[in-house]
Amino acid sequence: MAETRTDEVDGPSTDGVEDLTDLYRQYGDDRLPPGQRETDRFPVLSKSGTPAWGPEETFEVWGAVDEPISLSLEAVTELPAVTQRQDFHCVTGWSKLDCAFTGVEFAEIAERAGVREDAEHVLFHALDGYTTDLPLEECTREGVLFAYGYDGGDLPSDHGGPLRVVTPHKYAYKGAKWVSGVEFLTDRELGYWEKRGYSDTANPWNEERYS
Ligand SMILES: Nc1nc2c(c(=O)[nH]1)N[C@H]1C(S)=C(S)[C@@H](COP(=O)(O)O)O[C@H]1N2
Ligand SMILES: [Mo]
Repeated sequence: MAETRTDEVDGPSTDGVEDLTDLYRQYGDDRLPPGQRETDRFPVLSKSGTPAWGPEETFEVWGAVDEPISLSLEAVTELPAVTQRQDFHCVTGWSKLDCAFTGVEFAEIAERAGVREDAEHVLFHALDGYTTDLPLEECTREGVLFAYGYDGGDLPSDHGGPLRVVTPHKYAYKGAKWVSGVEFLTDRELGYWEKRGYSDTANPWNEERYS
């Protein structure tokens, strides 16, 4: 007698891609957040152009951790990786659906760094001087990745390659492109756009655009 398999519903699909395109159900009924329009393009949005990631550049983790980390890009790509399909929502109003990103989960890095009990917040640092912040508990959940792959290839430099953060549950400004550092904090600090009037919580389904 054939068994009914119910355990495949939430697990990774057979192609090894984690499907996070239904993440919106945690927040509302509509996949497209209010006030957003869908685009087939993948626009580039950078405050000041694409910085060069030199061969000496490292990825650093510091602050409220027991084991600060310094890794070459190559070492980052040797860590356990995941590929996820997700939607991407920019606060300026466009959404790109079904993006496939490959990278290392935030939780994997946090685990290796030995995040201290008193750590509560995270500030991401990027090569172009950009910063963005999130509460620690918004980072250790599924979907927050240090991504180096996009749609089966390398992440293009305009889109933050060789390494960027993606945050499918937040507007895309919470995902630092060219991310070179992660700072664990005991108190909240605001990032670049958050200091300039954009929402610190940035939930697209609640339209949290401005503070
Ligand atoms: N380092 C850095 N990261 C950044 C930005 C930036 O200017 N610098 N812009 C943010 C904004 S507002 C958005 S919408 C996304 C855009 O990503 P994309 O250019 O790949 O579409 O990156 C975010 N991360
Ligand atoms: Mo954005």
